[in-house]
Order: sequence, then C-alpha cells, then structure tokens
Amino acid sequence: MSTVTKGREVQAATVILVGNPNVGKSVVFGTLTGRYVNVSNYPGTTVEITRGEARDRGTVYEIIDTPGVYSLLPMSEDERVTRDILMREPGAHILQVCDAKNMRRSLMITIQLAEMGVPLVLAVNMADEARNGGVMPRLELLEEQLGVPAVPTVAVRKQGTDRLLPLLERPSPAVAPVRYGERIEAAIAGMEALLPRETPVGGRALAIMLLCGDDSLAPWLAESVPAQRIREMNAVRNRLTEESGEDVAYRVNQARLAWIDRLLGTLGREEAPEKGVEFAQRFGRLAMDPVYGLPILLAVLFLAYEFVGVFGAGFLVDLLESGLFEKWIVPAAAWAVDRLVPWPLARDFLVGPYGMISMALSYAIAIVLPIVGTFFFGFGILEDSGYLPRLAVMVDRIFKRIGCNGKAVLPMILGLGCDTMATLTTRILETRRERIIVTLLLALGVPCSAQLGVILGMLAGVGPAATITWLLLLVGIIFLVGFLAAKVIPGESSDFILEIPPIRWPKPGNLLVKTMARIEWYLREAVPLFILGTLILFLADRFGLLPWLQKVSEPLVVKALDLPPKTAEAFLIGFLRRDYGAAGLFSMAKAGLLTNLQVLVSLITITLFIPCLANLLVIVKEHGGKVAAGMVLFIFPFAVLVGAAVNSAARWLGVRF
Ligand SMILES: Nc1nc2c(ncn2[C@@H]2O[C@H](COP(=O)(O)OP(=O)(O)OP(=O)(O)O)[C@@H](O)[C@H]2O)c(=O)[nH]1
Ligand SMILES: [Mg+2]
Repeated sequence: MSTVTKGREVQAATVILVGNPNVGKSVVFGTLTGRYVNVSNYPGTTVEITRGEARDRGTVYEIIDTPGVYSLLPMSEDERVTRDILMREPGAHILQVCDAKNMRRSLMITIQLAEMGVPLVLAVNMADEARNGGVMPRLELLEEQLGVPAVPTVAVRKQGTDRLLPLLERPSPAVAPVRYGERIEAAIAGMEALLPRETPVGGRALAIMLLCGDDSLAPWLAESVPAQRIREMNAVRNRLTEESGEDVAYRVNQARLAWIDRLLGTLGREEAPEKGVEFAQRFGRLAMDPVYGLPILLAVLFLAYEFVGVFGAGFLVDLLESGLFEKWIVPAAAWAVDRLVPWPLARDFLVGPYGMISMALSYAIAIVLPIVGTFFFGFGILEDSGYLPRLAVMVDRIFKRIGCNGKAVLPMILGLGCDTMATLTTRILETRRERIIVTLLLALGVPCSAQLGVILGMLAGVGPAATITWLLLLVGIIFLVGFLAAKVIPGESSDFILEIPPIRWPKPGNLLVKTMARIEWYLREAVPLFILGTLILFLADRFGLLPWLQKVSEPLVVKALDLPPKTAEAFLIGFLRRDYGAAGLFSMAKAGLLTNLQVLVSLITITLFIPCLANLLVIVKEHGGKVAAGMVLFIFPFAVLVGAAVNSAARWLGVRF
C-alpha cells in the first residue's frame, strides 16, 4: 500500500487481524485501537469486520478485526467474510493471532497465509494459559523456520502487544513450503498458468483453493478471468478429482497437518512445572457430562431466574417504578408542567396516560432498564466463563432432531439477549438450511432479554405453575416447529465441530465494559422507539383511533384469546419493540386488569408474536423478502392459535393458575 501523508502523521498500512475463532483477536484489536468490540469466551463472537485506527510513533495504521476462521477455504458465511477481506485489501499487512495452546490449528492458517504471499507477523496469544499448561512452544525456533516474527502475548493483560505495531511496519511473507504430491502439484501449476498474472493474493494459494472446490470464489473469477479460461480451469480440476479419486481438500489438509507436526516436533516446548487439573477445568468437564450436566444447567437457569426475574424485574423495578417514577418523577413533572405550560394538551403529552414521561420514559427506564441491565450482566458471566459451548455439547443430540447441531444453541441463547443480533450470528452455522431454521425459531419463540425479563417478572407474580407451563410450552413449540421445519426445508445439516474453550473466571473489567456497552446500545436503540410507540398511541388516542383498534382486533383479542380489549395496544407496540409490548402487559397486570390465566395467555401470545421491526429487517437482509414474508405469515396466525388453544385448554381443564 502506498504511503499517504495525513497532516504530520503517516498513513502506513492496513493491518488485518486473522486467526482461529476465540483466540483473542478482538482483545488484541481493542488494545491496539482503544476501541471496544465484543469479546466473549466462545468461538463466533465476531461475525462482521470492524475497523479502527492505531498510532505508533507518528504512524497511523488502519486495523481490521475479522471473524475467526478454521481455514481460509471458507465453510461458513463468517469465514467467507474473512477470506474476502484478504482479497479486497491487497497489500495489507496481516497480523495472525494464534492460540499458543493450539499451534497445530493456528499453523494451518499460517500455511495458507504463506501461500498467499502476504506480509505476516504472528502474535502467539494466550501465552499465560499455554505456560500454565506446559505447552508453550519455543518461539525463537518457530521464527527461524517461518522467517517471520512470532511474539508471545497475553492480550488480556496487554503483555507483548506493544511489540506488534513496530514489527508490522515492514513485515515479510512467511515461508512454509508444503508440497502436496506430484499429481496435485501438476494441477496447481496448470491452474496457476490460467490465472491472471496480477491476483489479489498469491496465484499458488488461489490455485489450491480452486482445486479444493472453493465455489465462493466464483464471483471473483467471473470478474477477473475470461469465460473460456474458467472452463479450462474447471477441466483441470475435474481431471484431478477423476485421476486421484480422492477428495483433494482432504489430501491438501493431510499434507499440511503432516508438515505442521514435523515443524512442531522440531520446536520443543518451554520448560514448565507440571500442575494438577484445576477446579475450573474439572467443572468444565462436568458441565458437558450427560448426567452431571443437567443439574448444572438447572442450577444455571435457577440462578439466572433469581438474578434477572426476582432481583432485576422484582426488586429493582419496584424501586424504580413505584418508588422513583410514581412517587417522585411523574408528580414532579406534572407539577412543573402545570406551572410552565398550562395547556391541557401539553400536560397530557408529557404526563397523561400515553405521556412521554409517564409512559415512554417510565417503561424504558423503570421497567425495562433494570431488567436488561441485570440480564446483560448475568449473560456476560455466562459468555465469558466458557459455559455456553459446553451447553452446545449437551444439547447437540436434541438439536440434531431439528435439523441443526449443538452449535445452533449459541445463536439461540444469544437471542435471549437480542434476536436481531442473534439472527446475524446464525452466520456461524454452516448450511443455509440451518441458518433459516434457527432464524425462524428465533423470530418465533425466543424472547429477547428485555421481553424475557418483563415476562419473568410477570410470571413470578403469578406463581411457579404458570412459569413452568410457559417454559414447557415454549420449549415444546420451539422443538415441534423446528422438527417440522427440518422436514419441510430442503438442504443439508452439518457436522458438529465446535471448539471448547477452557473455563475461565470472567474478567470484571471486560464484564463491566461489555454490560455498559450493551446498556448504552439498548438505550440508544430502544428509547427512540419507545418514544415513537408512545407517540403513535398518544395520537391514536387523540384521534379516537384506540377504540377502533380495539374493535377491529376484538375477534382475535377478546373472542379468541379472551383478553381485555386494551391488550391490543400492547400487541400493536410489541411489533415496534418486543419488550415495549411486554412492558405494556406488565403494567396492565400490575394494575390488576388481567387474571392469572389471562397473564399466561397474553404472555404466550406475545412471546410467539411476530418479531419486532428491527429483527424483521435483519431477516430480510440475510434471507430476502420472500423468506421474511413467509415467516411472518406463519408466525402471526400461529401465535394467536396457540394462545387461543392454551386459553380453551385451561378453561376446559378448569385450571386458573
Ligand atoms: N487467559 C487469556 N485469555 C485471553 C487472552 N486473550 C483473550 N483471552 C480471552 O479469550 C476469549 C476470546 O477472546 P476474543 O477476543 O473474543 O476472541 P476472538 O479471537 O475475537 O474470537 P472470535 O471473534 O469468536 O473469532 C475471551 O474470553 C478473552 O477474555 C490471553 O492472552 N489470555
Ligand atoms: Mg472477535
């Protein structure tokens, strides 16, 4: 990349962070740029690229954080994002972040980067854990063999990371001369000859990718190579597969692994004291155990319920809503409005039944904020401890039934944070079928944090029987719909391959920053929509539309679901934001407008109800308008149907909760 002068600073280079999932790329990104991006202890935290700037002695670097990859031969959408950025930024310098505990896998990528001929520096991260475990490789020898710097780092403690930027000023490509046997080498040579002379990454690397059957390069090929050449390339590839009769990608991988094992064998390890199995790792193993895993899961759920449902939605909400808002803020605002703006309209607008302060702010700050705050905090602990991938192992067998594998539990659990974000995270799933199934289940049955908290709070008020009914029904519906969807939606499932990171004590710093970042995001995202929703209700009320809304929705809300007509308002704004709708129900229940059965029916319906606007937009973005429309058309009647069925069944059985 050319050198551009920017003020007195010199724009030196673009640096792309590349590496396996969960090795600490985002932590390194944070220490280099000072920008926080989400960091968690499971693979697949980052699914999109983030750019930031780093300065070193008057030189400015553009740093790019990427999703973790197992190979630069992309198997999933997030892996493709990383490979494509390498293609799109020719001349960029690469900083590969390795996991010192797992150099075998890290070096798979190093080989591919060497073949691409990109300038490279290695950060051998997690040196602390590798040293503790006695598996830290001797890096001087590695540097010598590969011909590039390999810096030991402990990114979370900023150790070694200050050495990276100076080394990135003038890096050179690594040397990793892996040979793949005569036949494949001949095909590589044939393929290379057909490629254009100037390619964004090395011709040899591209030739190997194409021979391994990388279809995701098709758009690039179509742009840069004449059609005749592409046909010739296909011929080379077909001939090779026919001749060797073996999977080329498999052969290539085997050759690379053999090369790596030889290399690692010559390196040797740093001396380290032997240590017994730690308590944390023993717990980590039990959490995946088919027998002990279950009580651990139940204990985790119970703690989450106590913390979010009882402490957050009960204690904190009471404190803020009944204490702060009802006793102080709303009366004070009413008093001030009376003095300052004597028009009844203004008074109504601010502190009336659909007022900005009495409804929008008090829902957002007093009901939803304490709930999402406690949720995000508890969720952060789960993320950073490394428990989530173990849960994935536990549920793998069940998830196979719904056409996915255990990995799908990650987006589903993230959905409990925010369905919109989780829909993006479905990219870590390998096949389109899995992505569509999980997207559907997220939109249908996974309540987001704010909604979940409000729901837990309401259910806690009704009692354990209703809570358990709600939970069982929801889990049952998710699996039933998943099971049916897996039958209907064509396509393949993929094998379950998921890295299990070590159990770690969450770092309070990361936990705090992450929770604050999410709360800030929540406030920025939610409050404007709360205000908009309140405005819609306020205007609808002014223009006398609310009775009309209640009337048109009467056959559904009153007849089918047996709920008070006012519930229609909650459903309406629930589309704007799920949690807002739930908060509407919450305040109705608190005011004693709903019977226990009605609470349950309305909660089930609103949980299943159509996804919020933001979620819908992301579904359109990821899967197109048709899929999104199909989902909404299925979900909406389905939600009402289930709600009505629960109501009739409970009445028929005489259960009142
Ligand atoms: N002990 C230790 N933990 C680390 C170190 N660097 C990162 N971590 C932890 O490793 C986990 C993963 O870090 P991330 O930065 O999210 O990893 P990533 O490579 O960006 O992961 P993906 O985005 O999923 O590809 C987090 O729990 C970090 O706190 C380190 O040097 N030592
Ligand atoms: Mg990351």
